[in-house]
Amino acid sequence: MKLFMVGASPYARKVRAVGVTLGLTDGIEIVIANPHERPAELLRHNPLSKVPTLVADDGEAIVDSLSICEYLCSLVEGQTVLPVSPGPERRRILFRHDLAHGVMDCGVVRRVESLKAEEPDRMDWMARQVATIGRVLDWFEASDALHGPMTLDRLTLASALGFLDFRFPDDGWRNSRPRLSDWYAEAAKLPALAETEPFA
Ligand SMILES: N[C@@H](CCC(=O)N[C@@H](CS)C(=O)NCC(=O)O)C(=O)O
Repeated sequence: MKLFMVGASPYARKVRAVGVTLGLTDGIEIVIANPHERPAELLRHNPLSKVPTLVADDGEAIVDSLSICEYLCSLVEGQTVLPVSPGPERRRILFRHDLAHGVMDCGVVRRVESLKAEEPDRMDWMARQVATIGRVLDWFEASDALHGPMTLDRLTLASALGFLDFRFPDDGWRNSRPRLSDWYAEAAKLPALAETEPFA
């Protein structure tokens, strides 16, 4: 398999963290491809020019991080990252995944906007992302779902928090969120996170 990605992408990190958790790392070749430069090899597989994009061993492409995670899970019988059968457990994991994934979305929008000139509309838009991120992190801080096995939701949350630290190190998301902060400190030591740290 080939994984097109950039080192700073939280979505790619989520996919890689799932790959490590499933023991699939050796079968995944990393290809660094900047989607903003629309490299021909990436476009050939994904006309959206987005990363992560996974090309399976049969040459078929899978785009979007959740679809890629689903695909990786399908390769490992008995995996516990994301239950296959529909039901409350899968629904809850996907709900928390979607919240954590939304933090990534807001963080990426904020990062992109922060590189542009400061204008009132843009500052409002960035403040909106910051507020959304804060609400979701408060939700996790208060939730009883922080601790447990490293399922897709927790891997996604840890990847999202890692992205905040990487891009906005002075934000202080840990302030007033001691539970989340302690949980992340432990999660970050696991191979799935320790082996997939973001890079520029
Ligand atoms: N929903 C997608 C988001 C992927 C995404 O937006 N990736 C960014 C890099 S972090 C990208 O490829 N941006 C290029 C673009 O939007 O043109 C996923 O979960 O994989």
